[in-house]
Amino acid sequence: MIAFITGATAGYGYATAEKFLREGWSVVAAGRRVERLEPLKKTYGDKVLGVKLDVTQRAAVLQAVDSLPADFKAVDVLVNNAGGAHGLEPAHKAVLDDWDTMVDINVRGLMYCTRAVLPGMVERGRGHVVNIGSVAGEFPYPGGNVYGGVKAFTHQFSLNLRADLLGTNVRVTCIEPGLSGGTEFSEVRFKGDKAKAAAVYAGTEAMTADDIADTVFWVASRPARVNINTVSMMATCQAFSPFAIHRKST
Ligand code: NDP
Ligand code: 8X3
Repeated sequence: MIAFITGATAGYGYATAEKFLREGWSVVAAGRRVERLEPLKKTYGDKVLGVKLDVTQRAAVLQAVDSLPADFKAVDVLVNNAGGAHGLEPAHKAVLDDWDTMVDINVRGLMYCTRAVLPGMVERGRGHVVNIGSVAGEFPYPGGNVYGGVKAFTHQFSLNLRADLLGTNVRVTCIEPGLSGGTEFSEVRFKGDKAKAAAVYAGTEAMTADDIADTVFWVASRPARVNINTVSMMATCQAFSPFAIHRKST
């Protein structure tokens, strides 16, 4: 069995690659910082194929999927994990480049990888696309603006893929996690500010990348007749806020 995992060089993606490898799968591990994959290659040898890939580059994505070697070509599971948040400013102060970057990675990257891998799955009459969304795609929060928007896209795109793929035996799942520590998510969001990133998780027992990797493997290992549409998962220490009401000072 073969899994193609984007954003496999860190966080959820790396943990997911490791989980599938431990379970005996072969893994195409894609990302820009491929040197990060060395420990996986050392442990799992020929079962791992590292692919240097920027998912925002349409031609490069199509070429990467097209030129997979025979042992990795018949992808059973595509995990569209590459993504993240850039900035947490309110909309009227947000940096437009950050908004472009989020759309490029989380929307365009998701589209390109899916479109590149799907025809092979449909032809083989089997496959599974697992998209990593976020609770931010369902619940609004201050500064979530475009990040929440792109993850809402991930949710709806996943459901619409199911509609298109009915009768093909290709499954689609959207996994939507909340607070998760031990990844680079907040460091990327805060542009390398490690203290600010650490403060997000201070005093919490956040989920771990392994928790999400286990969930990806769980949805992928259900019987072929079962399609898990959506998984919404949060740390037990996280919940929802009441409606916010601004009151005039008297
Ligand atoms: P990390 O920052 O730890 O990992 C992100 C991964 O995405 C890296 O491997 C990075 O690899 C890859 N990536 C980023 N940009 C590109 C690109 N242009 N092309 C290819 N790969 C890219 O984040 P997480 O593991 O925490 O997040 C993974 C996914 O989960 C994201 O989609 C995120 O939005 C989502 N998520 C995260 C949550 C969290 O709290 N951690 C909660 C809910 C959802 P490289 O830089 O080497 O290319
Ligand atoms: C990451 C979770 O709550 O920081 O998608 O947006 S959150």
